[in-house]
Amino acid sequence: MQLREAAGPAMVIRREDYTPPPFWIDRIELTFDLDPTKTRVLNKMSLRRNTEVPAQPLRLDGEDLNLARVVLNGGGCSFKMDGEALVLGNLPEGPEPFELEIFTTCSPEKNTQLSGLYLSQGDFFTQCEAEGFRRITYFLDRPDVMASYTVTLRADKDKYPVLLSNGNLVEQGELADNRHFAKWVDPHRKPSYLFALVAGRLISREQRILTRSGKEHLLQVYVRPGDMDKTEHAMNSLIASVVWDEARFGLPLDLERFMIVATSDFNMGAMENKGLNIFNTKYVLANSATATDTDFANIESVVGHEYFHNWTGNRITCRDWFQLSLKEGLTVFRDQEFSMDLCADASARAVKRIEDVRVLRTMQFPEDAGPMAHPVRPDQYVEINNFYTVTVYEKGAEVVRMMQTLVGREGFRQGMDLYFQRHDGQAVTCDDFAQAIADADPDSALARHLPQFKRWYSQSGTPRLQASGRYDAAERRYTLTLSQSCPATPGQSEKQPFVIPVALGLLDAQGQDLALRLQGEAQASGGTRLLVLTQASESFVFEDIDAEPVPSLLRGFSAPVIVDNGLTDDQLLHLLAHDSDAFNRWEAGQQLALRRAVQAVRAEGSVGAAPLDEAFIGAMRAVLCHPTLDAALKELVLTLPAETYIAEQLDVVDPQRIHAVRETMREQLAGALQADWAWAYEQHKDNGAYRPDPVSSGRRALAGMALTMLCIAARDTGDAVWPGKAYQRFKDAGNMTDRFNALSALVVSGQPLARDALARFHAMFQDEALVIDKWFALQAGAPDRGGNVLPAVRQLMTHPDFNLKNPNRARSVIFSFCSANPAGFHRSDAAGYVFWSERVLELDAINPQVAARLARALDRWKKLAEPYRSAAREAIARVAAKSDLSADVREVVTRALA
Ligand code: 0A1
Ligand code: ZN
Repeated sequence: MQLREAAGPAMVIRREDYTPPPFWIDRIELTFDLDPTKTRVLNKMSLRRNTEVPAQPLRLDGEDLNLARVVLNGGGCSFKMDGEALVLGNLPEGPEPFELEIFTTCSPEKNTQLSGLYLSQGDFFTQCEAEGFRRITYFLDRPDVMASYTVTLRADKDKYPVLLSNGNLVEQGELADNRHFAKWVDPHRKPSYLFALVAGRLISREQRILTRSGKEHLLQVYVRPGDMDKTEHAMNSLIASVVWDEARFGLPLDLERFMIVATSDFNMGAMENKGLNIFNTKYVLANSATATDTDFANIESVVGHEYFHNWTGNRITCRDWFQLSLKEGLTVFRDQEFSMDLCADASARAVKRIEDVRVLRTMQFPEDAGPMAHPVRPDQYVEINNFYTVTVYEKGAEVVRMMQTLVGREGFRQGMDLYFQRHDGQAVTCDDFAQAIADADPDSALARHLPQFKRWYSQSGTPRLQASGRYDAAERRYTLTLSQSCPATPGQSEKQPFVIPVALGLLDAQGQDLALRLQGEAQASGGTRLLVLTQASESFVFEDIDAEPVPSLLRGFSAPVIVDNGLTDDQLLHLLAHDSDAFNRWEAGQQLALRRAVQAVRAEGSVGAAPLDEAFIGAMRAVLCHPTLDAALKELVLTLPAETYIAEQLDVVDPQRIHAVRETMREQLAGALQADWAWAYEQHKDNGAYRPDPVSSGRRALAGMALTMLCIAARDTGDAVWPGKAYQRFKDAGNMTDRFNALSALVVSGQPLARDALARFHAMFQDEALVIDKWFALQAGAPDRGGNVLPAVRQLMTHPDFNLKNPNRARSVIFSFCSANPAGFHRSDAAGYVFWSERVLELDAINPQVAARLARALDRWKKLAEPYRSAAREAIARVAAKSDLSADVREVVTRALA
């Protein structure tokens, strides 16, 4: 680990300061002599001046490199170092190309940051996004400099039999001293963040496919020996991705060979390096014995995500890192659509939509309301790694989804075609993307409101949408008034109105959708209508309405806003029972639950024993026992809003009280519906041979939920039957989902049998790192009982399997506690915050990116009630007081304290 200098003033990078690169790099030839302690890198580049910008010295980015030699056009040259940058002044003045050779070394085994070239279980991997390439060699490490890469890898043949890089393998052979080499040529120009190499002892599952055009391609999934039996699902997901992108967007695979390689040491989920995707093992390895349904679904979407980047990100890339959502928002949108298109029916699609919206609401909405709030296209950053956020990804995807809503599915496809016609091979901006989508249909609502629509890229904060309806029986007219506002966020005190697409329907007393005719229209049309709100407030008048309807607003969550729909409980119950839009059925149930939770939290005195009323419980029973609703949807409706989401509804947050209220609500639902849970468990527990499809995984999810509820109810009555059944299920389960759900039922309900089950689970899966991660996470995220989780977490950190240097393991213990267990973490004795600050500092010395993510666990400290608030501020200040913090953590804590 290198010691960092004490902090100077933070270097703020601003979007408005963008200037094109002063030089282009057309070709780069890299030769690696791979060695864990000292890897030698020879970099031969062909450069030329960009004559469109004023002449300036060549300033090459570098970090943690040892420079041995610089050669200009075959001869010596003068250079100087400016900080870590290598600066060359006396270069040819004209536009003609020149050759630069730079010889450096680096030390992969010392690279605990996992950015640049590093070791994972003895194998070599790279991670170059966003600015890791400069840790491999000197370069113009920015996405608008695109070069053709030729890469030669040389290494010991026994230790590193597999040598991979981007593109095509053009040559390989033996070298002296039991070494060998492989030479790769990438046929596509690319920015440096898409460079990758892998070297090690790996095996691969291979599949040859023929695409529509009749071309053959080789698909490979590389893993460590022993993991082959967990690669089938990733391969199937990759094949499905290739087929889908060609069918839905006309985008074919543009490579002869497409490789996925799994590593257990990875900061994020996966990386879309051209032709050589590198994945966290968590998003590759799965079989029914080791992975849950959620794991299977995540793998499908992450494999899709990285594959879809091949066009949205790689063929067209970002001009600068402020444009990150250009590739990430669009690619998340594409992976969401992919998973939805694989669903068999509308109900499964709605389930996927609900899951995506839940992530947005529980993670992005708090970000948008906190100290790290930033626009989808940020205006400034200190450390770009801090901006791989749910705002750039998930809110960015919602922005793209709204564009599709405004131009229609067909129009969006045409817009995408135009985007590729215009920009293939270029590094562009979010403006370029929005312009292409709008230009494809100049009559569309998007085209008509484009400048205003783009406020979604520039304004941070979650807009509020207020709706109020007025029915005029005499005129048979229903007037819906929609108003919008957006709270101030850091650096943005005033907001302009957004363009908000509002999909809506009006339900009659029987729950049927009314045919809708807006004032001025000749004819009514049925079902869902799209209103486009552009003003601060607008009224929409519906004619020929015979009785007061119930509005179903924002169907399918047509915009990323917080709605205040002004509906009564009875109206929400009507929507829950009848809405033709499954998303809004779920939403009505959530709102009913949220109202009750917020009311109980706000009430004076200790938490009452029965926050839920008969009407709510009856509605939940009706859903649980509904004859035709899908199990997956039932499970979602019956899941109470998360503690963090309840917290977002309140101005002052007492995490202990929220936890107590939610737990009490859950106990009440468990007890009141006991017989129905027993029915649901028996009905859904057997699903035949394991298949991770939405229908059978929905059934398993509902059975798992039922088992948890039955164990909770049993705890209150002292009954031993259901805990016994759960334990039996845990032992006999035929797949990881059922086994883990049974284990979790015991742990979550605090049953004494949990102890033995946990010990058995560990013994059963001690060689499966990803399963051991689940074992850690389950314990660190368990419901807190009298402050028992923190001591358990400290104990887990002394377990022989714990390893702070491995991000997955660190996340499974520390993040599961600090970021996903509010009641365990927010302790009145401040011990949770002390633990947090210790871990942030400890991690920062190893891996700043991971440390900075942990630092964000206290983002919302200003909302906390006392004594939490003061204690949290002190803990953040303690971290901030450290003089040699990474730029990553410093940026997060500075913003938190601002
Ligand atoms: N582009 C990747 C995510 C990613 C970003 C940064 C990384 O290292 C700092 C690694 C991966 C994606 O969207 O999948
Ligand atoms: Zn991505």
